[in-house]
Amino acid sequence: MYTRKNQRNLTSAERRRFVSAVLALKRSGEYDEFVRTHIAHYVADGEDGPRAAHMTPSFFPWHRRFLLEFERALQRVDPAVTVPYWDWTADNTPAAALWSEDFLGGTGRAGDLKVMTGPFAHDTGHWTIRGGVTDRPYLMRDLGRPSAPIALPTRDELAWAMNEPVYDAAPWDSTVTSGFRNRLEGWMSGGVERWRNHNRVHRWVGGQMLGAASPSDPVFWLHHSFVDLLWDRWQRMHPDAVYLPRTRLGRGDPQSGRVMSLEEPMPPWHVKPSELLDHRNLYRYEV
Ligand SMILES: [Cu+2]
Repeated sequence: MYTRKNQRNLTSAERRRFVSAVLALKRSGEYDEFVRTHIAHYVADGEDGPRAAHMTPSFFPWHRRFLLEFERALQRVDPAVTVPYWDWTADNTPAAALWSEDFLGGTGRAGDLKVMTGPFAHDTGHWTIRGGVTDRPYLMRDLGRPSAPIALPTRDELAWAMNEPVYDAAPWDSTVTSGFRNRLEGWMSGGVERWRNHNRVHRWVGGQMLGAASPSDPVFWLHHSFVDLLWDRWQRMHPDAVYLPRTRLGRGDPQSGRVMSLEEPMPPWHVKPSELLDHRNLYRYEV
C-alpha cells in the first residue's frame, strides 16, 4: 500500500527522486516501451480492431493498468517513488510549480516549441524522443497555446462530467454525448468546446501530448494519475453506478468485439475491467 500525492505537495527530495527514476527508465529503454505500448493501442473509432484504450468504455481501466505498470517500473528503480497527480483545475497556469526547472521544466520556445528548461529538455542529453509520431527528437510543449489561447478545464466543466450518474452509453465510442466516460475523456463535437476535460488537458500542453505518443512527455503520467483519481471519486459519488457495458455486446452490434465489457480481457495484459474497478488494496490518493 502506498500513496500518490498531489504534485504540489511533493518535497524537493521527492521531486528529485521521481525525476531520477524516470530518467533511469529512459536510459534502460523501458520508458520508450511504454510510449510504444500507448501508440500500439491508440485505435480510433474509424479504425479497425479492438479499442481497449481510447474512445471506449475501458479508457479508465486500461489507463489504470498502464499507470500501474509504469509505477512498478519506477519502483524497481526506487521503491519510494509513486506517480504524483496534477489537479489541473487548481494548478492551471504555466506558472505552476509543476513546470519548474527542478521538476518537469517549462513550455517550448517560440517557433519549434522545443522545451529548453528542466530535466527533460533535449539539450541535457537525457531525453531523446524515439519512435513517436513526429520525427522530432526533442520534447515539445505549447502550454496554453498562446497563438490561439485555450484554458484548462474548470471545476464547472469537470462537475459536468462528475455529476453524470451513468458510466457510459451506446454506441460506446467518441460520439456518445452522455455518460461519465466520454464527458471526462472529452470527445465532443463542435468548435472550441470540442475537447473537454482529459482531452483538453492534452491540447493545453501541446507538443507530443497531442498525439498517440503522448507518454513521451512525463506530464502524461501526472495527468492520468489525476484522471484515475477522478474515476475513483466518481465511483464514490455514485455508489450504485456500475461499469458498462455489463455483458458482451451482441453479434449484431457494430461495436461487438471492439469494446470490452466488464469481463472481457483487455490487451496487452489480458486483464478484465472487473479486475481494475478498485485500487484501494494497492494505492491511495492523498487528498
Ligand atoms: Cu492514453
